[in-house]
Amino acid sequence: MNEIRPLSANERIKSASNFLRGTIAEGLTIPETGAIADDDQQLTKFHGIYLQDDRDLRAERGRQRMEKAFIFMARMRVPSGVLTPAQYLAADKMARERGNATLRFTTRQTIQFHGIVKSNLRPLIQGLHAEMLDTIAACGDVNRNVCAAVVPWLRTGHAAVTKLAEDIANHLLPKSRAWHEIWIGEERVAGGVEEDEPIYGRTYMPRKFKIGVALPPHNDVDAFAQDLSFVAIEKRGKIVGYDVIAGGGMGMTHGEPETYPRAGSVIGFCKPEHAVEVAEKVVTMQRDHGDRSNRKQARLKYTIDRMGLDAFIAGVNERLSVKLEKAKGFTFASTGDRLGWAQDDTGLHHITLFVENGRIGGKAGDGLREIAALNVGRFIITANQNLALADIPAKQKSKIAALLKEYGLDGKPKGLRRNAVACVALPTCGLALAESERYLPSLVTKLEAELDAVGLAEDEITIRMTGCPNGCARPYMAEIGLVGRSPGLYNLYLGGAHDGTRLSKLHAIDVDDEAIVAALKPLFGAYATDRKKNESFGDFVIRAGIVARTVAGLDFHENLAPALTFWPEI
Ligand code: SRM
Ligand code: SF4
Repeated sequence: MNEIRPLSANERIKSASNFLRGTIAEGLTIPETGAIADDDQQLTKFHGIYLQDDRDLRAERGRQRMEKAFIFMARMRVPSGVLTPAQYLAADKMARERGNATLRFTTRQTIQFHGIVKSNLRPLIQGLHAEMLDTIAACGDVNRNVCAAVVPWLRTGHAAVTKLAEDIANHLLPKSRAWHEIWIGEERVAGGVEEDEPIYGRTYMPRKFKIGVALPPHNDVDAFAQDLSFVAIEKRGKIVGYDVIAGGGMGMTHGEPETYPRAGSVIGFCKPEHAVEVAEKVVTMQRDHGDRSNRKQARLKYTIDRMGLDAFIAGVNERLSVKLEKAKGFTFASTGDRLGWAQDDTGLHHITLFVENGRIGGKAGDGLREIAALNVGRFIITANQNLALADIPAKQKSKIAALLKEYGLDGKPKGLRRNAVACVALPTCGLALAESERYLPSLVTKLEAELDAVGLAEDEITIRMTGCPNGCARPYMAEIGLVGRSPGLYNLYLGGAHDGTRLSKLHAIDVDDEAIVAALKPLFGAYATDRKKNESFGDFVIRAGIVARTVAGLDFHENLAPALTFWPEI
């Protein structure tokens, strides 16, 4: 007999929320607290909004018996990361007037605003909405921001993957009008049509769901880390369809081996005209089979491992009007961005700028504002937290280049920094166990010195850091991954594939700044002398047997997907 397990608290909250309304609107009008009700804190996520507090101030406010310094984070929905200059300007204005005066480009190609006090939430969202921007479904148990490769110099390919990402995003957007009512003041039609969520149902997904669209050889969207990915298959310059990958995901919890990062599995191929339907049917499979009792087991990766991949694929095929075909196969080169200028065959120019950990403010913010005011081309946020300025006509190029120089936006970081990504972590993230965004740049400086000493300063090596094991910077996909355990201490992972097709392995536990540098220094030396031609650092540490089989006190495979208990041959 099947065990009947109680639904998680979030299922009750969703079910009772009247399609994501809860008592959010009332909570916004209560001036006595900077916070909102507990249940509403879960519901605002579906509207792209999180209640946080400034953790730098927590202890002092606690001593003074004051309420925490409550602030909100708001995350936009920007399919493919594409903004018009006017939209960028609106975001910049809202950050300065209603947030903490910085914009934060995220690893899912959107923008977060931090430090918003409750009374500023509605004005911020209305300011975005005036430029056709929204924060709907940027967080919560729904399909999140859909990522797409940022390769605007490949005009047709980029247009195709961007279009697919937008089509999927629109198709999977919740139908509830709650966001418009609460934040924009839309009137509810009395006696109107009863609301419905034809794809999600009234309890939405068991957990968050993430989709990316890749254009090989570029794997900037980290296709194997998404719940669902579409990988464009090109023949003679035309996209003939997409290989489909399902079941990727990063989050795990320290010390709970039943939680683990998982690289997605290739499940088949579909024609372009069927891709949106494939997305819908994978979503509904997860909607119906995902674990609604235990949120730590509720992602698609666990559903697939529980059901078995073949059963999962069969279930998806049963729902599709046209079954998935055999995957065609593809090759990725790297997960990084191609920084610098590029020109396409129509003569337009594109530049991808390095933005350290995605944070824009101060002088850099002034520079981008001035460039956006020229109203030229598009602003495209990458999944590596960088920014591409696309579609610049030749006659504007020198003007933009001059502005980039004037505002210090044309930096040319060395190889490791070019490939460094850190999650937000402290002081805003409530789940952070250690620093990340505020720490990685200084660590990279130290590691750069070691790389320089062995002649590897310009080598492309991926390094990603997170302040906790949730994996927001996808650290388990990097060649060097650092995952926060407690203040100043990190687990060091090594051996992820440079092209994002293989997870890394745990190499050292609870290492501090000095120990991280000490652990990596000899490996850089060995890599410089012993590597094969074109061998990446991630491949080298495996071939050379550097990655330890066991780590003191911990089983080597702790928190690695069962499907990956062996590594593919290199
Ligand atoms: Fe994330 C939760 C920031 C991409 C896995 N993530 C959070 C929260 C909202 C903390 C919270 O729940 O209270 C963080 C807000 C911090 C802050 O102060 O801003 C946060 N995640 C981020 C961002 C901003 C990191 C960044 O520096 O860019 C990224 C925003 C993406 C976006 O625009 O939508 C971000 N998060 C990711 C990714 C990467 C991705 O999606 O490609 C992952 C790993 C992939 C995955 O989902 O498996 C990720 N975030 C998580 C998890 C673990 C989920 C799990 O399955 O276990 C949590 C915690 C949770 O959901 O319970 C989380
Ligand atoms: Fe916060 Fe952890 Fe995500 Fe970093 S990885 S932003 S610390 S939840």
